[in-house]
Amino acid sequence: RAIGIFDSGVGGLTVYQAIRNTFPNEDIIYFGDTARVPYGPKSPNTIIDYSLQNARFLLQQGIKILIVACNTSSAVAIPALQNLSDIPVIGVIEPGAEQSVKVTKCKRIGVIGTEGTIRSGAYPSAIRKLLPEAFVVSSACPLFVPLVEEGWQEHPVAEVIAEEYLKEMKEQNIDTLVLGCTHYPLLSNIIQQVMGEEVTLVDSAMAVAEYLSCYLSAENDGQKGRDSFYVSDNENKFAEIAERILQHNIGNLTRVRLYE
Ligand code: DGN
Repeated sequence: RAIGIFDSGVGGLTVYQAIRNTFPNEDIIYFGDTARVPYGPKSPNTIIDYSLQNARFLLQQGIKILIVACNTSSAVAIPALQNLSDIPVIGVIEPGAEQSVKVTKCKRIGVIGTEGTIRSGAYPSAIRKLLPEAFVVSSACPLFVPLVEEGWQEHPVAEVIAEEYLKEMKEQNIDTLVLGCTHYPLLSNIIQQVMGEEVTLVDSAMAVAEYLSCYLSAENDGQKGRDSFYVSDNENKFAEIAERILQHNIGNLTRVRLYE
């Protein structure tokens, strides 16, 4: 059976890529809820409903593990998703929090993400569970998502927006910054430049791939490294942005309808 990954749209491809690089022989089924993106500004109940529908679809395809690539879903929907089936459910928050605790030297950690993720307080609580004395500061950066979708990672406007969003964060003397949104690793150059070289960026996509090793190392059920991508709308736009993110063409892309 395959690894199932879902996200609100294209951003989870950063998580897909990290998992694909780490596990070249595993089959991966990816679902991007492009009809209902963005999840960031939506209420927790709506995000839970959407997440359950996405997960049911992946379970029907036959998956052995569910990766919730979307930080906003990971922040609010993991308990509901765990009740849905017996397979392991892994969100991006715990791996990202764990990684930040590993790399911080002065225990001052920043977190950036969507409004939903930051409002939930999920990262600070996951970090403090591991390191109670940590100082954690968090901030929402909603415009980062459309910037990436527009392909403007290197555009001068990206720097202006990053400077504005990160202004207060820079005054907090953090030494570690968690990129708590699927899209933000694609802006890491600009974020690093604005924050300064002394701040270590934690990419939750990489962290989740490492975390997965605990679950997958022993298993070998005959996969061939196949990819299947599904979206709920706009497959052409998805394919176009995906090609930009992955630097190669994605085959096997199907549009599905999960709801009436
Ligand atoms: N995938 C979302 C996240 O990681 O929080 C970002 C895109 C969105 O739905 N706003």
